[in-house]
Amino acid sequence: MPNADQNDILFERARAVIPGGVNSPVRAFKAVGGTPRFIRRAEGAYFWDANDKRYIDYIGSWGPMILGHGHPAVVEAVQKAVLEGFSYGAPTEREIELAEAILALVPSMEMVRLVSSGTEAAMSALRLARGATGRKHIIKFEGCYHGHADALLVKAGSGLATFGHPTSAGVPPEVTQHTLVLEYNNIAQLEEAFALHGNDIACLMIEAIAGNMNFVRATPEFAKRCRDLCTQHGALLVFDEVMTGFRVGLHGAQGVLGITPDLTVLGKVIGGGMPLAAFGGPRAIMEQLAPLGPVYQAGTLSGNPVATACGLATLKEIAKPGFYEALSKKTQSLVEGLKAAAAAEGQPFNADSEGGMLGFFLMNELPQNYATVMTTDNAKFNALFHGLLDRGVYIAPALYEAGFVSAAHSDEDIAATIEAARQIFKASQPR
Ligand code: KE4
Repeated sequence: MPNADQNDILFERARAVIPGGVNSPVRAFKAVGGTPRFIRRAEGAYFWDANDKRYIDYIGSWGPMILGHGHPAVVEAVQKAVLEGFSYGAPTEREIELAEAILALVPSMEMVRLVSSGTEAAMSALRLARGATGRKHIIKFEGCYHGHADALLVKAGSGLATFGHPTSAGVPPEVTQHTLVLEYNNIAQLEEAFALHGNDIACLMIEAIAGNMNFVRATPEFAKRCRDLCTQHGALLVFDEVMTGFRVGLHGAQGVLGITPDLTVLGKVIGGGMPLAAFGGPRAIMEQLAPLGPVYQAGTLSGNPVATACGLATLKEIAKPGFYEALSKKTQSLVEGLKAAAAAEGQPFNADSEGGMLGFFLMNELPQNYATVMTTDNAKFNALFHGLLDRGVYIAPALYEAGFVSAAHSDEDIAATIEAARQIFKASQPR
């Protein structure tokens, strides 16, 4: 029998014991079809699947691997940490070091609490906002994802007077009845929502550069209105920077936009690939948290000594002079190359990037909201995805996901990616 595809074999085994064969849905390739690649190892800009096929990796673990896989300084820090113990359930100096490093880079934060996932950080920030304001209502935006806490798994209600409906089974409507879901970049809707509910809104949570509807920027005007209306009505502005934090720049989306949020949610890069996330803000708000204040929040592995070693070593590397200039240049060369390749083959295409994060669209416009992103021709995206995968280029297996370039991606990797895309654009020419 010819070499059986090891990914197929593993996927069959996985589906027997893990729901859908994966531990996070997007990994199952459901949106694009085909068999997910089971990764055996990774190094630099690459990872290898169960058939030992190499891919240029533009997932980077969905953002954390900004240095590339297996950066020597990070590996050394983790190796040293594990020899001192995996977890103590007691405070450590390294948690202070990481907190100090984060606060030095995120001036809007005076204090920070470390947790183990972006979901946990966003959920905790939401509870803190409600506790600190004594209000129930929250605003989020269609196309923004803030993890899978019940109150955030919501789709828009029938209008501004009606609150959100659950997007997942198992979430009672009572839990989402205080969540208002608005259209991203829609200032009129935002103003109307505050006019109707302003004094009952605990917080507005937003991805100020949205990476969960591919790559959509908040317009400067929209971002400023979010800030001003929150200030005017005593609501807290919460920037979910789990994806953009230390990814789009050293100071995140808040640095790019020049907007100071009240709370910031972080994850991904700050853990360097280990389970670590955080939320933070002004001392007066953060000191509402247990054990000081009435807002409870806790976690067995919060501030885990191995994860903090990985995160600290990562932050030390990205804080070095010139890191983001080099990363941005590399990402921009990929974006410009893809746009040129598509144009040369007459394919509708547009793309955008900030720092080491990028997105592209199989249309000539840059979408401003989720509804526009979702007009993308699924079949065309899936053909591009699989064409690239066959050529050893691994992009996100869903058209609503962003892409990530690391410091380890070489100019040759970028050129090979552009050439692979050009071949697919050419092949998809109408005959
Ligand atoms: P986690 O719980 O997955 O660590 O973080 C949730 C989260 C919160 N906020 C933002 C802006 C996020 O992008 C995420 C998680 N991002 C997805 C990728 N779109 C993680 C990939 C996955 O779900 O497997």
